[in-house]
Amino acid sequence: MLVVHHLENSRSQRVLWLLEELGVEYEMKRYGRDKQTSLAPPELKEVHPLGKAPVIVDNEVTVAESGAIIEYLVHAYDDGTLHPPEGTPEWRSYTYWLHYAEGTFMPLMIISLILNRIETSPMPFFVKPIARGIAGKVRASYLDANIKSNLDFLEQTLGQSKWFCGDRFTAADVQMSFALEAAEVRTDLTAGYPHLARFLKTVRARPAYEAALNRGGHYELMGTTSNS
Ligand SMILES: N[C@@H](CCC(=O)N[C@@H](CS)C(=O)NCC(=O)O)C(=O)O
Repeated sequence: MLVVHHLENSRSQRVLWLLEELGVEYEMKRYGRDKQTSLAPPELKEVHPLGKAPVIVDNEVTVAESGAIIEYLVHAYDDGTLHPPEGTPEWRSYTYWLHYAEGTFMPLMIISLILNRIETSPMPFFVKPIARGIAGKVRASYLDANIKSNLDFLEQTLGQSKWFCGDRFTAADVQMSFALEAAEVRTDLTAGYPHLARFLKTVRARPAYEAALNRGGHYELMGTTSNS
């Protein structure tokens, strides 16, 4: 039996969703975050040395890292419904989005989360303006413009086709969903990014997405403020 090690309010929700889309039976082991730090509990390190979610164990095989898990599951269980034929332009775009989500987009969300923690952490009053000033400079000189150019790029992509790899839903959309869910916590997508807002509305209406939520339990991203 395939086991998904699922951390509450985290990226592993999309692995549950993919398995529901694939119709594969699985067992779920759910972990709670530390109430103070939001970090995963130490038991996850018994499954994989980094102790992050998601991790899956399929018989003898342990796979970590969302993109690698998605590739593994699609290779093992998809009959061609959730991935484009290899070697096609859609395939190239599929592999691009699988890597882009965690390689380019999510680091921006994590930087934003860290800056937010610096800005809001308790500290002596005389240090506060210095800490806030540094965080504000990083946002103004690097982060805000990069987040904007990425969101503009994603909006343009979804303005040209319904899904990330054309008019067909693929596992790359599952991978990209978490990035956009993290983005919507800090940016009102409905105001400036109608195609991104439409994408999230459409995925949330999928029966498999709903089934995964029922299976995974309460799911709420504080995104750039308290989950990583
Ligand atoms: N790039 C990795 C990121 C893994 C990751 O950072 N997972 C977060 C959950 S969203 C986590 O485990 N956070 C808890 C912690 O860092 O202790 C992936 O996509 O699997």
